[in-house]
Amino acid sequence: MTIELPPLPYEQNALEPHISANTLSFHYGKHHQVYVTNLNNLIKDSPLAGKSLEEIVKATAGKADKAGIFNNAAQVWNHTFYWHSMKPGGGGKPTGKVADKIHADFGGFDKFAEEFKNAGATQFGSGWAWLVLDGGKLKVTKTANADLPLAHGQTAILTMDVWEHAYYLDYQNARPSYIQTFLDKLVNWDFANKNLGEG
Ligand code: MN3
Repeated sequence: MTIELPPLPYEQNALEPHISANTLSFHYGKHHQVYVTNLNNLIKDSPLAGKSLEEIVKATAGKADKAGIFNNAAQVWNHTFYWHSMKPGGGGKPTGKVADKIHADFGGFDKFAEEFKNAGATQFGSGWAWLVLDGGKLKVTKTANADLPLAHGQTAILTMDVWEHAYYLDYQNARPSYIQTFLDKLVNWDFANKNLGEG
């Protein structure tokens, strides 16, 4: 059994004009694919071959001698989660359970949005901004490189890729514009509700 590249949940041009088909063709077709290929090569003929992606992430997290496997496995997981964290016609304010919980745990949507934008903008270098469930409460976090909530006992609810390859072709160095667009036009609150255990 090998780890497969999961299909994109929409066409490569479906997020235009906010994220171009050109960006997705590189980001999904090249970057995500390369993490899958590297991971399969690294675990071939090892005890990790045949394990699920989550099992591989958990088995290698925090182990210096397994960093190569962890980085590729986590990046496969992170990218699949990121594609689903966006949808055509997404963005704006949440509805349902996640809306109520954001109000309860952050004190309002604007407070959440401020924390999320700040996490994405201040992640130095490559990484991810997250909405996670930690001890029953929603929190905003950021992680460097391939690191992810699963390695910290947290449940991922949404993520935003802030590696330069996620936005450079469309936004060049303007990471804050990409982040604002993610929240206004792309974020998939249905997926967040599903991850919270509704729908
Ligand atoms: Mn990426």
